[in-house]
Amino acid sequence: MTLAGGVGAARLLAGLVQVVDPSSVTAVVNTGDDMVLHGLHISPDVDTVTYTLGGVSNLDTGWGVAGETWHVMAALENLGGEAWFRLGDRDLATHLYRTQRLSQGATLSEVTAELARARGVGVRLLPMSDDPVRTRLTLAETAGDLPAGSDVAFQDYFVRLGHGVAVRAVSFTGADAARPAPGVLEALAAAEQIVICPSNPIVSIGPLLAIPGIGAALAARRDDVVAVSPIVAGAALKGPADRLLVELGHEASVAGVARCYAGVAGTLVIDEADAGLAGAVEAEGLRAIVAPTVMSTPERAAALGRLVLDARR
Ligand code: FO1
Repeated sequence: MTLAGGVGAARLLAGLVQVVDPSSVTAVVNTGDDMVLHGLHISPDVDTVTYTLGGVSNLDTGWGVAGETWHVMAALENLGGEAWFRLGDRDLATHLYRTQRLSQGATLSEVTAELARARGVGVRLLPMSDDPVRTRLTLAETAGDLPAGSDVAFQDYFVRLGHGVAVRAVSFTGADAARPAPGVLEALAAAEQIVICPSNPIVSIGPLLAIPGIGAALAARRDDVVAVSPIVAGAALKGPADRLLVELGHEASVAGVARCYAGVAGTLVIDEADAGLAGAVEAEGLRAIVAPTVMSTPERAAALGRLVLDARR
């Protein structure tokens, strides 16, 4: 059972399936980054996990499909259409399929399972909710023609603004009314172990915990929950997690991550580079496990997967 987010989650999941039967793993994936663009429903974190586990992820861009071509984007640009969010020709098939199925009344869970099956993914992939939840960020400074205080959708922040602008708040629109997707609470209750993947605690794991029932389900099983820090030596390996933590009043360190997860995880796995901070993690009430957490090769991802599975209290 894992709580997943974006790229860091995909890597750890790819490690886990090397050490256990993929069908024994359930991943609950963030959908707060989702958006509708060109009339297409796009689920970036779900797609990143699906493509990675399907062995077709684009390692150059970090999203979409390997061996991608960009004819549609080029043609759209020539028409003066919106091409800031780069949708490759093969990636577009996923969004066309998802949008068509949703228009036929299928739920996001059903479509996610269909796309996972089509890609040969053995892990059970569940979106965190079938209801719309959208991460929004409030800017702390002006960005182009957007004044400080503007509220922007996640992909506008992450891609259009290149997550280079300071934020003062994050919200998860729709979370209060969202229900965990079918199977999520059952999986959280039944799992031998729960792993919070090394994803951005604020915008990748935060939306999951904001859905009524999910945070409580983890808190109830805190001793069986192992989180892997996405922060190594005070920095995020990819993306704005370190900046966001600081801008939102946390510390961009494993101690700051421990504070974010203190209510829902009993153990935090930190990198060897942060061995000196194990005491600070333990001071937050979590057991600290020091290990190599930078998954630079599939072998290291498998080793980390094995470690988190053995890390039950
Ligand atoms: N990230 C970018 O930095 N630039 C893009 O043009 C871009 C396009 C894109 C298309 C489909 C998709 O599933 C993801 C895409 N991403 C892009 C990544 C995306 O913003 C992030 O994967 C998540 O939303 C954050 O983890």
